[in-house]
Amino acid sequence: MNTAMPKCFKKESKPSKFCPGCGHSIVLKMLGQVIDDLNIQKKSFFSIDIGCSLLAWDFFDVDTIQTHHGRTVPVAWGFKRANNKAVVIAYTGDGGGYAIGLQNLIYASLRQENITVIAVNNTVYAMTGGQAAPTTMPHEITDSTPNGDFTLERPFFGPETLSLVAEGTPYIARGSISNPLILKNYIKKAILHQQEGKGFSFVEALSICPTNWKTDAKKSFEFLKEMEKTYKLGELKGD
Ligand SMILES: Cc1ncc(C[n+]2csc(CCOP(=O)(O)OP(=O)(O)O)c2C)c(N)n1
Ligand code: SF4
Ligand SMILES: [Mg+2]
Repeated sequence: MNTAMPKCFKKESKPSKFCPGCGHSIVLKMLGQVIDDLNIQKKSFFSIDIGCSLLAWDFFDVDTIQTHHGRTVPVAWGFKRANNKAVVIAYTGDGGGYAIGLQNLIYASLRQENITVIAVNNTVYAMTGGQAAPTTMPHEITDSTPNGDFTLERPFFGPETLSLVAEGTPYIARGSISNPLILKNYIKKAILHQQEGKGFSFVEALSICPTNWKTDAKKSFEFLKEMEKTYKLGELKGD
């Protein structure tokens, strides 16, 4: 695996603001490598949600906008409509994408907005301290469900839901940071789908949040494996 820093990352060295072991860093590194591989740094436009995803703004040497919580998708599609040649990537957490921002995601897929959305599923509202999210696993203990109750028996399945509602020819996949190269391939296919003008593309990335899960490295990846039993990996729509 290519372990070098992506060329589209800023040259000056800055201390990482992500917690040690955070899965966002792996997702973003894969995205950075895709931007390098496709040589799209100059024409990319990166729209980031409020959530731990916002910590990405210090890394990419790419035109970037910080949006309100849950609003990265409509900002991204608005930019794309005005700048058709741009490669527009909206980055969100599961809270931003599947709770407050869900209607935007649904309409982006219904309207076949030609943007790429990456949603990082770490089962919690990480930035605000680890409260339950739509993706919280059944009986998972979170900051707001300390006894593992009040979680949904059937959490929210983003890619599956979008596969049902999306019009046209979307690309929809779910990867995991447990296999960064497959995740990278899905992100690359999603962005190529956009560049070919085929419409909406979406990649969910299963990820880890050791800080809020209160897990060490071993336990974090054990929980990720549990998530992968609930959230099936693979491509749901597309070539
Ligand atoms: C309109 C609005 N509502 C609530 C918040 C508080 N808030 C900030 S980040 C966040 C949750 C982030 O969770 P998620 O989207 O899953 O991203 P993560 O931090 O887990 O990567 C919330 C609720 C806010 N900033 N703005
Ligand atoms: S709180 Fe969780 S998601 Fe946020 S930076 Fe720390 S490990 Fe990553
Ligand atoms: Mg989250």
